[in-house]
Amino acid sequence: MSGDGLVRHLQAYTSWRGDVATRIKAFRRWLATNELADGQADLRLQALLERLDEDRLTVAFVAEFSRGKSELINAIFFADYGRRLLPSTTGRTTMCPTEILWDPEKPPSVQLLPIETRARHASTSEFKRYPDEWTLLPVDVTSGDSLAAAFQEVRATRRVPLEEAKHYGLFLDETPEEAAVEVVDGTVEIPRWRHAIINFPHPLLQQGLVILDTPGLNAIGTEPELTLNLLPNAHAVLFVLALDTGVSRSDIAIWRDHVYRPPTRPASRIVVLNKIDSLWDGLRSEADIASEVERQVSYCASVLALDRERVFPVSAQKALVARIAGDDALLARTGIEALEQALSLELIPAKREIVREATRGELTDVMSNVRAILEARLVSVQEQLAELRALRGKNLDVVDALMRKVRIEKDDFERSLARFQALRGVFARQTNRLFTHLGMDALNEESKQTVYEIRRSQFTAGVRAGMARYFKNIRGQLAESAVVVTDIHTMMEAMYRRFADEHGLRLGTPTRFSLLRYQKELDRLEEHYRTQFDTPLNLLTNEKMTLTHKFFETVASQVRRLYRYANRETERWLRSVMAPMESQVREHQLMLRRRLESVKRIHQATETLEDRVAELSAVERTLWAQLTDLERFARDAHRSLDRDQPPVAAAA
Ligand SMILES: Nc1nc2c(ncn2[C@@H]2O[C@H](COP(=O)(O)OP(=O)(O)OP(=O)(O)O)[C@@H](O)[C@H]2O)c(=O)[nH]1
Ligand SMILES: [Mg+2]
Repeated sequence: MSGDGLVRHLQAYTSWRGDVATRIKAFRRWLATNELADGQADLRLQALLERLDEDRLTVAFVAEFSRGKSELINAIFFADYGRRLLPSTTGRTTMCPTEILWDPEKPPSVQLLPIETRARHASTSEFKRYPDEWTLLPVDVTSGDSLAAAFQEVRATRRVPLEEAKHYGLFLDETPEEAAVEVVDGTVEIPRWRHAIINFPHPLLQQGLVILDTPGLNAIGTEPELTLNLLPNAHAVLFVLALDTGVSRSDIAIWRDHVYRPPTRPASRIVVLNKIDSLWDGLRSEADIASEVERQVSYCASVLALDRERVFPVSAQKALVARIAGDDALLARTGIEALEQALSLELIPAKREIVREATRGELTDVMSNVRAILEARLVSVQEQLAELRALRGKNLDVVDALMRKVRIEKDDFERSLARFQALRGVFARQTNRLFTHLGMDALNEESKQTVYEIRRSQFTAGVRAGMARYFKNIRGQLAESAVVVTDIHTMMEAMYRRFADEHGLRLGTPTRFSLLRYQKELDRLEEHYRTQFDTPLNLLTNEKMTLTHKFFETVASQVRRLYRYANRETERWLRSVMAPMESQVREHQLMLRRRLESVKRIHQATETLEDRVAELSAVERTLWAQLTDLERFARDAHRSLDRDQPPVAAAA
């Protein structure tokens, strides 16, 4: 299969995820059989399993037109179809961003979002929630012809009056001539589709890989969805240059605006210098060719301010040919394997690290809650046992004294319970306060205001003021939320400590939580808005206004998404600080009641001391066994998480 190294790395990654999931499932079953699962823990484990299952890896291909992005995708991923699957021709070929993936919930198909949707106020991600907006072409996955034919749709164009094109926000930054499109009788050619999703069960895609092919030439700048969402969220971006065209100004512009990441925000960026076969003219010596390639690679690296090792010289087209023909000598010459190796090594370990740490954090948390409960039970059983054993051979007065002692403890705790109830009240009020800032309602109100304001303004100043206020207010809301989060944390910390000191509850410290990453994400969106739109022009043309509105829609939908995540994470945190306290308080109360009960029964001689001691000893043994089991689950889970599985060996 093509992309062999990548397949094996991905398979290893998938099997690692599967292995971790198996451990979590076993732990979850054990919790249920031992009646240790409160609803909270179970929900958290289920969410963890779902996240592991849905985990995806996105590789994006970005470049000026005709550099060979689509051909590179064919060569790396789809050569085993024995043909060119994605269309790749001279001139502009891919006309719309194309996601290639496998979603088993949907039939194998090409889904296409019409370009006309650009005139409406919603982003591509929002349209993804409405399948009826998309044109669906079913494909027959057993036939390469059927696939290739369906893939041709990404080339589709339409001819429309220039005015209509502008209405869709196309050709605004430059004249059609600059955009290299011909105006014929006042009409221009525009893409027929705004976005394509190719859904088919290719083995790599089944492992969770998502490939993003993009159209060259300025299409990137006009589809905010790409710049704000798809590219920043890709796990690796391959930037493609071509040896025959060198590094042009537009190449550099795309690199600078859409691919480059400052070193403080590391993300995998790989540069490909394609079409090295243009030097294979049969006249130059191998040594000449090699030194020329080397010279060009160094040049690209220096222009893009990268290490030379980050630039991979390849021939995508010859690699595709070599794979189809099974010509290993030619394949070796194309350099494609070194590129694939680098791609797998960068992509998968980095991704695994993120998944590993997130999973470990969540699992450790759930496990330590269970451990705390078991330990509290154990301590209490041991104390009771010590008390009862001390009663052996003593008279009724001693039993009486013990009963009084336990009763005092119980009354004491019940007084603390009133405090706990009060805390719950404050907690609820604080939570409400938090969601007045962080809730979706607050956000929707803010967006409505801004939309109203910028629709109304005819002048750039108004639009700029509206956008500036929008960012400022959202930032303010996040900052307010962060304050409440700290308040809640401080309050819970004090309460944890108090119950630990006064009643010996084993609560540890409440989990820390911060909204910083959401604040940073907002910074990124704002920075992007500033570089793209906050120019000191006084007046916006009508078309620019359309684009600004559309841009706002995309920003707003990204902020909504950010809020949805922030809300979900905050809710999870709130539960994670309150739930252990609730369950331990309940546990402690129950334990005191049982203790009093058992001393009472002995006092009234309805039960013999020895029977009770035997009973408690049995409980103690069960608890020890459960703690041992728990440690085993924890050890196994960490071992699975830590395992750096070597890629499975290639099939012989
Ligand atoms: N000689 C040579 N030609 C190549 C190579 N890779 C791609 N090409 C040719 O370059 C042209 C453009 O390739 P595409 O794959 O369509 O390029 P793209 O970057 O996807 O271009 P757009 O879809 O228009 O953005 C096609 O004619 C390819 O056959 C290569 O390695 N060597
Ligand atoms: Mg293409």
